[in-house]
Amino acid sequence: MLRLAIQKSGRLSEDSLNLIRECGISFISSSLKLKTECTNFPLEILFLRDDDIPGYVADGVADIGIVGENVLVEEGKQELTVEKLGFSKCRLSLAVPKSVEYNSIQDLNGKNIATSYPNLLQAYLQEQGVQAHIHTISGSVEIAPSIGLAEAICDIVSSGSTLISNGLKEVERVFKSEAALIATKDLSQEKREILEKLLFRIHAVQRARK
Ligand code: PRT
Ligand code: ZN
Repeated sequence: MLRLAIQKSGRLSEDSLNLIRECGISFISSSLKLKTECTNFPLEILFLRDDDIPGYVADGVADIGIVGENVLVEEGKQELTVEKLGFSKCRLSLAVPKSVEYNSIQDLNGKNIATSYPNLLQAYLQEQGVQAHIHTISGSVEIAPSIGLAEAICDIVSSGSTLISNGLKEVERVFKSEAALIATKDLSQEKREILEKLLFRIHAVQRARK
């Protein structure tokens, strides 16, 4: 039996479960259960916080997982990637108050930037030759400028409406992300065969969606 870790409740959950269902795999899901065994495919599903998924897969507690590339790369676990899945597309962007004049990334030199993605941001700033102070906060990043915590933020954007409603404008795209299927490094032969079967079905679903 192969163990798959997916997000328990959040933006990845529904699309992850739909993908499994569209692969013709049946299971009984209950919002209270932390794991479920599929009834017609050798797969067990674990429901976890998305941030915990790369670690569980890296440690082999789960064999495979579905997680956003933003979380995966932030945690330095991109080598676990099997393939991109094409949903939960978003970007990690820098934004500043819309009243602030902004010409280039150099304008952020010496500034305070609030983010939940310090590693992705640091790598980008370094690549751009910018030195700024990164304040790592775990949520509500978009209010940081209005409360005086930071002059800029670096956060996940999809439609852009959260930025607009907080009086911010997107000025740089730091990282492009979508959901990815990841797998632990040393899967047994038996589990690798189950993964191959699952991938075969995923590819059929993806072709049918096009
Ligand atoms: O509880 P748990 O830790 O599992 O969940 P979470 O709250 O950490 O994550 P969740 O469910 O918010 O997001 C899971 C993943 O979905 C992220 O890691 C991204 O890969 C992906 N994703 C896609 C998004 C968005 N779109 C998104 N719009 N993650 C977050 N947002 C947030 C963003 O942080 C901002 O607050 O939505 C707001 C911006 O959205 P727009 O549409 O207003 O631009
Ligand atoms: Zn999370």
